[in-house]
Amino acid sequence: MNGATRGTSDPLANLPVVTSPAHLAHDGLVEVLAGRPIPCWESPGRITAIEAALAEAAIGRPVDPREHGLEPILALHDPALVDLLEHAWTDAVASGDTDGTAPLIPDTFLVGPYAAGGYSGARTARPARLGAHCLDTATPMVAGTYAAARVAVDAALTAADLVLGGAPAAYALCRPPGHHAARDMYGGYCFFNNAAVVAERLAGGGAARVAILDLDYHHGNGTQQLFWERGDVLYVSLHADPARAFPYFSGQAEERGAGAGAGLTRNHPLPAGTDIGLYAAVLAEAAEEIAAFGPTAPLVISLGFDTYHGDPIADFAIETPDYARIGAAVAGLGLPEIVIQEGGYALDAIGANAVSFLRGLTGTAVG
Ligand code: Q9C
Ligand code: ZN
Repeated sequence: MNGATRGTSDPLANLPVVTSPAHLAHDGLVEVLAGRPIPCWESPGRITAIEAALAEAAIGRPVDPREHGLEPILALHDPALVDLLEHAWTDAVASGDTDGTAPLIPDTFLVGPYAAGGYSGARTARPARLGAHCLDTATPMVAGTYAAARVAVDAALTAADLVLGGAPAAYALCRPPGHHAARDMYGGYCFFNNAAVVAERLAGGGAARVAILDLDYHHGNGTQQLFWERGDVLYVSLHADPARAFPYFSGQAEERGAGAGAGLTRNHPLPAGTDIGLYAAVLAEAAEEIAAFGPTAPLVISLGFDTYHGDPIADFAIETPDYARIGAAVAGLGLPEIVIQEGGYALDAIGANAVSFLRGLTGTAVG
């Protein structure tokens, strides 16, 4: 069936796709990787490529994000992080820390032992403030970053609203992504944790059990941290073994949550070269964990396409048609789905990969 013949009951044509041009102004230009400045892998072209592919395939009904304000963000994130992201750029411009063209990348990081050693007031010093909340040197901040990060959260929450309102699924084309952002830390290209804010919203709205399935290549350290001790939110992730891959310091299978959340973090670290055979088998285990938990809310999916074989910063071997199989496996859980875009850096394939996934998810895959 082609786009022209699709009726209004077509689940693919009707799929709400929440998107906004606000992300275009978050263009970091440069990240520092292994001591070298390189062009940012996390670029506006990622989302425009997906939008173009969806339009070409007549998939989705574009929806503008609705403003939800700061409250859902502050339900999870530290006010100090929110304040930093809101003011760091304008402060840096006012003080001359940037000439307005160079992105902000911290040069001094507050690592754990340093914090424990009596570190105090200097946290508010301008240059120190970034490093007190930033994970890495790959997450530059520019003039449009804060607004884009806010709109990304709004997009995720709008997708949630639509699913709560009866849509079987909705796709938030979030950019910047979110799953590396923790309570008081940004990094890994992420500023606010879009998926976590949605999960918190579902839990706060009265759902007894909310499940998050993270399919990005990287471990979602931020999401894990935010729900580590929560008995009402299950976090299940398939990702590259942190022994070799970012974010390195979390994502081992032994990390299973604590307190009321004991057993409700489920990490599935995977080897280099992971193909659809291994991935589908582990995804089936993840699906069993979710089913056993018994979610009482829509499923929150952190969706990364950096699992693709051609991704420039990753090492899995998932092919474009495989994403339909992954989407179908997710749909097999029988839950409404709030799909939230995370990573994926192969610009020549990310659109086709999104199309493939959505066909599988909506049961409209051809092959
Ligand atoms: N040596 C997301 O996919 N750099 N973030 C890795 C490896 C950061 C990825 C450096 C990668 C962040 C949302
Ligand atoms: Zn990723």
